[in-house]
Amino acid sequence: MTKILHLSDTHLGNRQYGSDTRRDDFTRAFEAAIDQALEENVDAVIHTGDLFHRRTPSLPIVTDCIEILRELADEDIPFYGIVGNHDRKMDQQWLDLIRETGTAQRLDQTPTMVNDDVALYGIDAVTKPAWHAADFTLEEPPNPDAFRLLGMHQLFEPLVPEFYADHDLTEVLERVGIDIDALALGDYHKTESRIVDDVPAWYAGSTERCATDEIEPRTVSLLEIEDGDLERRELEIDTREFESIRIEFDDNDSHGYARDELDRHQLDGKVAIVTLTGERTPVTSSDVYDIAIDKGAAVCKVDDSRGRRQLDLDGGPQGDIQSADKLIEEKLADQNLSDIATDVEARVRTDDDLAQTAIDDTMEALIKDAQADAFDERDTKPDLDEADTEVSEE
Ligand SMILES: [Mn+2]
Repeated sequence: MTKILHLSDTHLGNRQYGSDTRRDDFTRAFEAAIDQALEENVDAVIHTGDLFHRRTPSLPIVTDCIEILRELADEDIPFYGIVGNHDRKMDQQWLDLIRETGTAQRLDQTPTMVNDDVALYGIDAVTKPAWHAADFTLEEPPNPDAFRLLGMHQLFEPLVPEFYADHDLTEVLERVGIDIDALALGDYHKTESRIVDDVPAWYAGSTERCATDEIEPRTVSLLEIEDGDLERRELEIDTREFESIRIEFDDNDSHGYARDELDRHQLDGKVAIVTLTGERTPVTSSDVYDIAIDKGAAVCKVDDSRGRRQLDLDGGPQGDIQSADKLIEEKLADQNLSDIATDVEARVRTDDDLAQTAIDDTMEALIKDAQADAFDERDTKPDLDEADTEVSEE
């Protein structure tokens, strides 16, 4: 039997609500997931993207990550990853750097074998503009009977609700070119599973709550594969609790009222998410924050919606700031841009390390390369020896 732990969307370095406590929580959740892998003595761990929250994680976060991965490496348990949309860089990836420390490897479209019985594949997050032209072809495994598991980082229907999904999963099953037996997915933070065209597919879910609507317990997936059969179990990760509180104010409600309302909740060590509605009063959001912390909340976030009653905030689909890149990519996908235009756009928009002063040179080099490719400016001079021979024959 082959045992694999699947985790995803660890978002290391996420200083949620501007809180160092929350940043440490994300590291702890990752460590708890890796502890599960050690406890279950798995044969391999796969991570389906968004290992880091940002493209430029801080050095201490990268160091912490390597230290945690080292615990696996010490037990000879390989850690395989793909790159997500949050931590994607243009050329070299963070996983490439971590690979140099011997604690992680990247999955690709060639098989990575576990115990000769399981072939692992991975496809990094594909942007919307690049989706149509992307090559998803997978190489056949050396052992044709091997169980084929593909990891991806995308929002797929039918697992993800239609208004939120980017693509249909059946399309991927057609484009990989070989039969696959299972799809381990990342990007969607809820734990979700479905059988699509006879292939089990699931999202492991994030290991910490990146948003207040991520209510359910966080999980990782333990896979047990034997004789071509897959069994998947969801293991819960112990994470900090969230407490959502709504306080409705009348004109004359004061600090005492806010205090009484918060008193009705057990906040000790929790993340308190407090929404203020109703009338504007002398009680400020900062007062409410102080009261919540005073009552033992480890972290507090106050949303002051008072005086905005005419807005139906729960009405339509909710956007979120993290999806700005996604919105841009959706618009770009409609533009029918060339590969080079997409590449230039992506570098300007997403390559944090590209210095302002280097943009001109980088773009010029990119565009020259593309021109050379497009107009086939390879060495087209005639072969001199041949020409000479021809002349002498005449
Ligand atoms: Mn994510």
